[in-house]
Amino acid sequence: MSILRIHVLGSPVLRQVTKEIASVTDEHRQFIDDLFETMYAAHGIGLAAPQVGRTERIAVVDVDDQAFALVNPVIVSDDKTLAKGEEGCLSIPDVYGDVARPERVKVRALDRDGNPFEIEAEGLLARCIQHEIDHLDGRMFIDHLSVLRRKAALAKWATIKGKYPGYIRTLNADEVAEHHHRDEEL
Ligand code: GNR
Ligand code: NI
Repeated sequence: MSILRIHVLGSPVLRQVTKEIASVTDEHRQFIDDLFETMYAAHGIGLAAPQVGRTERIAVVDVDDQAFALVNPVIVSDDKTLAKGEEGCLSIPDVYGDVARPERVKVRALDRDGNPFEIEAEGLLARCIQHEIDHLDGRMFIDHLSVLRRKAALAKWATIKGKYPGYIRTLNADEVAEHHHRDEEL
């Protein structure tokens, strides 16, 4: 397994629409494992392929002790009730904003073994899944902000992005060591 480099806002791959997977292969399974390892190293609750420079329709989430891969996920129904909640993104470090999204969604996808499944999610899990599916369609959470709030978020990002030359975020040794340390404690 490996910890992958994370692409940050400005990297064109984050704006690409990803390609459906015809069938889940061992290579896809390896990639899914790398996505999990990278997500945990970065202390995220979700991670999508474009965030590590890939264009397959694959994401992983881990919310409320529910960890799973989503291959070719589609929202089959969503709640008319919107809920507002604060979001962040590993591809826009240190920038946050409130996003209104359907409170509940039903999602159909393939799992790591290529088997179809459906999940009804609400709360943070529903929010996270929608955030990841957005990534698979080239969308980022800042796209959902009002013009004014998006301007403020981009102004903040302008002061931060210099830390990521070439729009690449390499998780530093301290972050990774901290992650392994925590694993050993568990
Ligand atoms: O770690 C993450 N936290 C988060 C918080 C609220 C809504 C969505 C997320 S997903 C994010 C990780 C990430 O960038 N996934 O694409
Ligand atoms: Ni994100």
